Amino acid sequence: MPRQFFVGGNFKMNPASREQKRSLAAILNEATIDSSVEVVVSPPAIYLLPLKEILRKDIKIAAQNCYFKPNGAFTGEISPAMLKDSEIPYVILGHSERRTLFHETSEFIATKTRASLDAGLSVILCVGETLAEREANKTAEVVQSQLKPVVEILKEEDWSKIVVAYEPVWAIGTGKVATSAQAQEAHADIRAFLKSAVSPAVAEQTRIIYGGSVSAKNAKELGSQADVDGFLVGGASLKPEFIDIINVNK
Ligand code: G2H
Repeated sequence: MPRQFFVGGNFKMNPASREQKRSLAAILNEATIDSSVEVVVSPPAIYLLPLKEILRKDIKIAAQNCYFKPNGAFTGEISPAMLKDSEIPYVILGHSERRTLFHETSEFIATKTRASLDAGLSVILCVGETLAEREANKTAEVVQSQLKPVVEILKEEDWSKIVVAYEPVWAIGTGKVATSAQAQEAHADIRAFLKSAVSPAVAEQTRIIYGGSVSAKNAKELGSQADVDGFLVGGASLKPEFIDIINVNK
């Protein structure tokens, strides 16, 4: 079965007001979007449920993070069980901003991935190398080291609920996008790794999406690469051009 194209909008710590959140929802609600694409948007935690209330039902909602415990004395955290109970189907884990600004390790991210799957969520799992790592020819090594703890903690059937987002850190929010050849090479490496570390079927079925300064201008070429199954969009997901990115194959 072909892999369904996936476009996620990672709003990060935006929009800055409830009014702006309503405007974003209106843009999405009024748009004609390609029904063959799985579309997921990820607002800050405080807007998860209000956005879900007003957003069209064919667009899913993702949390940007969660903890691994179901409840308890963990000030400031939300749990996978709470997301499930709130009918939020997806969570983004391992975004580079979580890894760098909040010091999350690949092992911690794997633990949260396991807990999210156990709670019944799907996971957008982010990986990617820094500029220094790319320049040292370490892209594949770094990405594999980020994936390994997840591979070790997941069963083969769990992978149907994982979308891997390859996001080179040097391309995030910088306007510097990976070339389509760089993206394709990294995605093919991830697929090859999944083939040897998990199974050929998982490698074939798992969606690997690209993130890092995706825009309406570069989406067509990036999205036409054999191993690029969609996008995780940051800055551009807050603008009307997000619709053009969703409809890139139309
Ligand atoms: C990468 C991406 C979304 P942007 O972080 O996850 O953001 O498109 O702004 O580079």
